[in-house]
Amino acid sequence: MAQQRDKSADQMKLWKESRGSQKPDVLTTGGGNPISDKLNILTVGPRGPLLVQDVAFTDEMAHFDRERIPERVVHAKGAGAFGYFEVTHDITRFTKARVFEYVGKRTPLAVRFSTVAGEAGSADTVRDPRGFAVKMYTEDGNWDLTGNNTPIFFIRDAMLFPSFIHSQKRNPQTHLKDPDMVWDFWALRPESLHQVSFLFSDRGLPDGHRHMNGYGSHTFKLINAKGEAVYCKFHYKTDQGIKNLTVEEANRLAASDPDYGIHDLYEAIANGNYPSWTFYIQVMTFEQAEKFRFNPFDLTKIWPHGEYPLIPVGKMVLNRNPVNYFAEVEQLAFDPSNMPPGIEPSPDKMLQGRLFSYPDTHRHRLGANYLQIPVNCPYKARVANYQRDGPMCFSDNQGGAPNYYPNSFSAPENQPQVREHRFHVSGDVSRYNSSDDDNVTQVRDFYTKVLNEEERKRLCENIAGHLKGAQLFIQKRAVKNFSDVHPDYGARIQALLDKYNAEGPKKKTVKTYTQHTSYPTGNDKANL
Ligand code: HDE
Repeated sequence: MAQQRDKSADQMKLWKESRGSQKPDVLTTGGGNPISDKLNILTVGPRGPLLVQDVAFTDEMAHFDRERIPERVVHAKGAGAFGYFEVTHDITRFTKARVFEYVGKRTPLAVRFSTVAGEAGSADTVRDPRGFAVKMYTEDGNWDLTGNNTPIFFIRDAMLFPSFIHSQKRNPQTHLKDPDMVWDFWALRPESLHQVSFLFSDRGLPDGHRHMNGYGSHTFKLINAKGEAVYCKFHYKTDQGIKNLTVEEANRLAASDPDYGIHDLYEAIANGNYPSWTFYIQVMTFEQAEKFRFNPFDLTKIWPHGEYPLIPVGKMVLNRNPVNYFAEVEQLAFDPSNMPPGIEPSPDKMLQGRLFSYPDTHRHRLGANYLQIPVNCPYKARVANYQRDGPMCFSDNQGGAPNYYPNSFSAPENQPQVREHRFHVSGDVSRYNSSDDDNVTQVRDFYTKVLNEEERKRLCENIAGHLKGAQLFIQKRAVKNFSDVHPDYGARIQALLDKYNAEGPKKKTVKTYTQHTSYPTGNDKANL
């Protein structure tokens, strides 16, 4: 009987089949010297010791010792895929970015979906925002829209990011996730209410990566060929439909198929069931931005679709799995500062902070020449500049071209036609406290108008089920914030907490071991 197996499970078999009748390659050292025996180490006599001259051994072992690179400080666990973006509607009235040049134009792209707080081996189905990062390889260089599956974020000031992330990751002593840390930070920073409410709603547990939307989240600027600018937001809406997991399903999958997100995406693409997303923009003029009742550059807020409707632009299709995960996904480096002419940053303090952080972390994680790695290389454009050398330079290092500017030898020239949009800013230089910039109005709309009664109930249960792990004074502070959104929101969470607090923590079964006062002897079989 033929076995029924997934495409991913059959990867080895399929690889072999793809070689047809080709003979196996010659096995070599990293230096290309053929190897005679990969099974038996070179020794003096059958019982050893071994010889340093066994370079077939030392060459491989030394490389193995260096296999790991630092995992991403956030978004460490992820799935990648490749495909294209196709323009379906003309938006050249807003932007000269060549990716949107004409209807029908296709641009190749790479995508990485991820969870945020877990390590590289953590489960895919945990409650966490999902990263939704898209790199388009355009003729004017790469455009990276490094977004999430939520249109908002927990904080609005980049200064807070490292502390925020520390509070969501592991306790420095116990090395455990710590509800005190998580909720202490959130309760002290009520601007997190909107994103926390989104996260603990049903959308906090997407069913794999294909059934969720993606958002550029920040406000960006679009500039057209006449030099006119508007503000904009980017949205990817899933064509597969939104699908979320229940808490029980997510927990079950975390144990039975912790790589569910990677698995689901790989299988879909391997079976020709290519996932796609429809791409939209929202547009706000500078005049509208002046008058908007919220700060239009505040990442904790959305632009209401009723006032700023979604304008259809195109379609993203994923039709190729990575050929090698490490080469094409682990080394894939997104950078919000990769913006081709026609797309520019807004003053959003978070976006501005990210413009520094991403290339900085890549230089640490992948090295100064990370842009030469094929998956990061802007291969649709031709890189020509005055950067040279550095570790692992494996291009021709721009050959004999002059390495200084200005020069008299016909080396790369300025391109005045792509000068940045000129804009006016004024204000006193200071550290402005934005913690109280209306943290509740849009959250109240979310709670009362976006969610139905069943969804509200689940939201409060999800929040209380997590918040109960924090100390009482932190619970109290958090509930006060939810009550500021809506008295019903706070009251429901408090009622659930009262119940849980009265029950006390669930007893943990801790196995006790006999303490040895001295080391057991070699004969102590019980310790084997
Ligand atoms: Fe990130 N973020 N982030 N982030 N982020 C990283 O870059 C950072 C933020 C997002 O699949 C890091 O390569 C700062 C918002 C995604 O490889 C790092 C701030 C949004 C990914 C970093 C933010 C994101 C990252 C870690 C606040 C959604 C994974 C490794 C100022 C709009 C990309 C890396 C991938 C990864 C910094 C906030 C999305 C450290 C400083 C807001 C999808 O550079």
